[in-house]
Amino acid sequence: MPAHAPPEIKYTKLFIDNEWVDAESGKTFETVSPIDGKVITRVAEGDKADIEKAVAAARRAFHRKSEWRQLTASARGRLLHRFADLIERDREYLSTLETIDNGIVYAMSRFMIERVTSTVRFAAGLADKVHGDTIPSDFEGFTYTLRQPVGVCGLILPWNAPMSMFVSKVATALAAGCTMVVKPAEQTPLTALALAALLAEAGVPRGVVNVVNGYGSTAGAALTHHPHVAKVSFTGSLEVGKIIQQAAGASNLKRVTLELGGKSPLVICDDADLNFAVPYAAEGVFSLQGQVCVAASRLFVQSKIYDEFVKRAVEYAKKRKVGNPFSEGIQNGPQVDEEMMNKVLGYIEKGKAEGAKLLTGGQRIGTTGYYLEPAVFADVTDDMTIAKEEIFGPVQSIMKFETLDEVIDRANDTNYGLAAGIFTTNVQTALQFSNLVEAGTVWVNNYFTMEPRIPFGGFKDSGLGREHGLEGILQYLEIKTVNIALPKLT
Ligand code: TXE
Repeated sequence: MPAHAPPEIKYTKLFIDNEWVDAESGKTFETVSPIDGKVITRVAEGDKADIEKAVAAARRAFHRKSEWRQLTASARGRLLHRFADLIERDREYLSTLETIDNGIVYAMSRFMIERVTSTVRFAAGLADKVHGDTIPSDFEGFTYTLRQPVGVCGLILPWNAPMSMFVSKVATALAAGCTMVVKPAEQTPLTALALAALLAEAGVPRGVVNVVNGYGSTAGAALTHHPHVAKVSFTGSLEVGKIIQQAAGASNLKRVTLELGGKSPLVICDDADLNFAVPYAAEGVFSLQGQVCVAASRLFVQSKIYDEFVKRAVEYAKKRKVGNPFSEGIQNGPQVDEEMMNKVLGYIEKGKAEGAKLLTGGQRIGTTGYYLEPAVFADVTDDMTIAKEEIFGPVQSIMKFETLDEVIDRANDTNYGLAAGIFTTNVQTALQFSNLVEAGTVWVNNYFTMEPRIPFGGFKDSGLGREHGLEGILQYLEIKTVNIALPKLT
């Protein structure tokens, strides 16, 4: 199928116990394409009653005698490889669907699907490589540990990278042997349903993966309060992350992993090569329309190169091509919906009102779809709203600094701690910054490097736990210690 042809929408119902079903209430909701603001289709709107059904199915599938629990770890790995093969087979269809629903530039969607399959294959390989230890205890006997799946998981997804988020959580939980109920973001339900169909085709037994579309305050809340859900993995806003942790505590002390927002500092030192630093800094905040949790949204530039950097940053931003994400050469598509676009425009107004210098961009483009010109603010100070709050849009905020010591304190002066970056040719500066900055990921002379094998997550308000890497799967496993008495032979 040509990339730009409207894709056939095959799945719009809920996926429970490997069957496509309507919501108990019969309700549906619209999913709108941000490309033109038009309704793509209506999707079943699940709520508490559907979550009940889905959790019951996942619980049956987790019973010790179920087909799923009888599978060996290596068989789970083979199943995940089959899933990856099917994603590869349908890569164009899935990428097109993702672009229509989310607005992500098609070329980026195609690039990201390669990462999606490598995430699934990494999880597949991990399935039979996670094991316990034997412990030389003082106890007269033999002590060992087992790592066992935590149980039914509630996986709550955001809209900014729907397929990547789906596989990061689902493939890892499957590798661990869990069963699950997925609640995709209400803005972008379509690729999750298409991926669920591929899981069934790959041979995932009934009830292991269930997908319930719906809103956060209904379906999402029901999942986080459910007494039979053992763990919740959530990616989204800090505000909702706090609500989820409270729900976990108020119900059954669910295990919780949270990947929340950020206000990530990127530091450009005066010895940096600007030919690299300027594009990296721009891509760091403009890619995916700025709708990235690790966006380089606080850019600190050292005073000696500040004027030259700002000049080049503005030139770079002005050249960025914004438009229909299926068109050749386009670098930025639309924001995900009208609400998010207006939120970003509100921050731009605040920036101007509080005295930052808007040097380019910051306007809506046209009246169809939700397109924004990339904005560059200079002379931003730490106390301004645009330097403190997550904007989640294509807005570069440039600040000046003098010394490394000063910029480390300023970089850390935030409640967030997801990522940080530095461009410098001095290895000592790079190491000192990397040691002292409060962030889950640090990039030196690069930005955005993320792989399935590299653990990812936040310090402070940016989250709890890690996804990806070996750490990622451990979050879906419980440790059990076994002590076997073994009296000495006399
Ligand atoms: O997030 P929400 P929104 C940040 C970003 C963005 C802001 C708001 O700054 O501007 O959050 O985005 C579900 N119980 N990020 O409103 O509401 C909801 O249905 C259970 C950062 O879209 O957190 C959706 O599936 N679930 C981020 C998911 O939570 C609930 C990615 C995320 O929605 C719920 C997205 C509830 N009470 C936004 N309320 C990142 N870390 O990458 C909502 N949800």
